Amino acid sequence: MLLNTREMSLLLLCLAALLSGCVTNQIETPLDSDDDGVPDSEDVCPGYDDELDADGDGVPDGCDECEGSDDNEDEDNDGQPDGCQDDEDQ
Ligand SMILES: [Ca+2]
Ligand SMILES: [Ca+2]
Ligand SMILES: [Ca+2]
Ligand SMILES: [Ca+2]
Repeated sequence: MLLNTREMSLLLLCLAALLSGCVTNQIETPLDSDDDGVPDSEDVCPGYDDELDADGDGVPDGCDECEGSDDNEDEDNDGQPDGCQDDEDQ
């Protein structure tokens, strides 16, 4: 591979930019708007503490649709957890 000086310096410049970008990203702490320790990009329940889950269904209390039962169980797939199924709604 033969590169002239100009090409070589361009290549080095790109490499430097790439490396500094990586370093900056590593140092930068991810944004955590609700300060629950979970970065915004992975926050299950923005605005509430993801760690609090009283019924243990994996849905944080702040976003729990059906407190006291598993929000992920939805037999008829209508978006209402079985534990809080409102049959009149069907
Ligand atoms: Ca968060
Ligand atoms: Ca949260
Ligand atoms: Ca829950
Ligand atoms: Ca629940």
